[in-house]
Amino acid sequence: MNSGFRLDQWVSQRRAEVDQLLNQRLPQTPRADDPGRLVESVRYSLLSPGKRLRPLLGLAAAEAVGGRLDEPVRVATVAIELVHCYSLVHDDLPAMDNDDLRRGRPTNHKVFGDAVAILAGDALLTLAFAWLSEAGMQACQHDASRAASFLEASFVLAEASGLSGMVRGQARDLAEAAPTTLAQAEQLHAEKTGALFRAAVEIGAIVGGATAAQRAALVRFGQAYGVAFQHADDLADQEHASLAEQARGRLTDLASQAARELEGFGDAAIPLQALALALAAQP
Ligand code: GRG
Repeated sequence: MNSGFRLDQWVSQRRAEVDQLLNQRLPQTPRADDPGRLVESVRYSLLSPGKRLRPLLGLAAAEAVGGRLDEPVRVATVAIELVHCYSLVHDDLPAMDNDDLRRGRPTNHKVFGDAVAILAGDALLTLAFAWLSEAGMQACQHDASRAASFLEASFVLAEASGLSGMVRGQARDLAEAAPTTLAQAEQLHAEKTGALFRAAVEIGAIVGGATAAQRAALVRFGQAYGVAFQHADDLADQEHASLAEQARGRLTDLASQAARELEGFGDAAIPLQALALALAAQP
């Protein structure tokens, strides 16, 4: 890897750009015109200090395939953060995880009530697809050949978020006993959190103009990254403690496997590679 590359600088610059785009694009409705404080509730959760990992991965994937990070590409990658944020707001509700704190602040339903939190999640999910479609329409005005890539990106996001991905994983988590084997844990990780990470990388690849071979390698990268992320998160939170030792080994293997998928990409993939290696470097 290029020893001059500073992941911390890359992350803080891109994260600031993502935060700015989110802030600018969200409605800024005055209180008097915000029934039920719904817009305030959406802004509260979306603009709270998240790591913005999914947009960062999408941007790094677009960069890896030589894509221009123009406005439509940026909007497509931040749309994934809206889906992620909706899942957190709903996951925190009393009917699910019943959490009081998220990103260091009271959870959405603690501030705005359960009903508004449900609606905020609904609004975030639908807004994600509105932004993605709008980005596609904007890209088409300059280059009609880009239309299909945004359409495909919408499909990838929908599949990863719903019945074949995150929502299915959440249902599995609620319905089944805690995993007792690494294989069971990884199936849950791949659906519940991995699917959205994989989609983030794939969407970056698609809207960045990847070849079929680049896209396939980046999908494999995203799959490995997603499961590795959840192992890292579980290890940090001491979840599934009986699997901790195996999970630690798998985390290292998956992060290296993800990084190896990028071997043919050259220097353009340095940020993406560094994001994968950083996962395994956590204490
Ligand atoms: C409610 C449909 C529905 C799905 C919920 C992803 C999920 C499914 C629930 C989140 C529960 C959770 C905390 C899982 C652990 C892994 C995870 C997704 C952590 C949060 O992601 P980060 O670390 O969070 O990227 P920030 O706040 O930085 O965005």
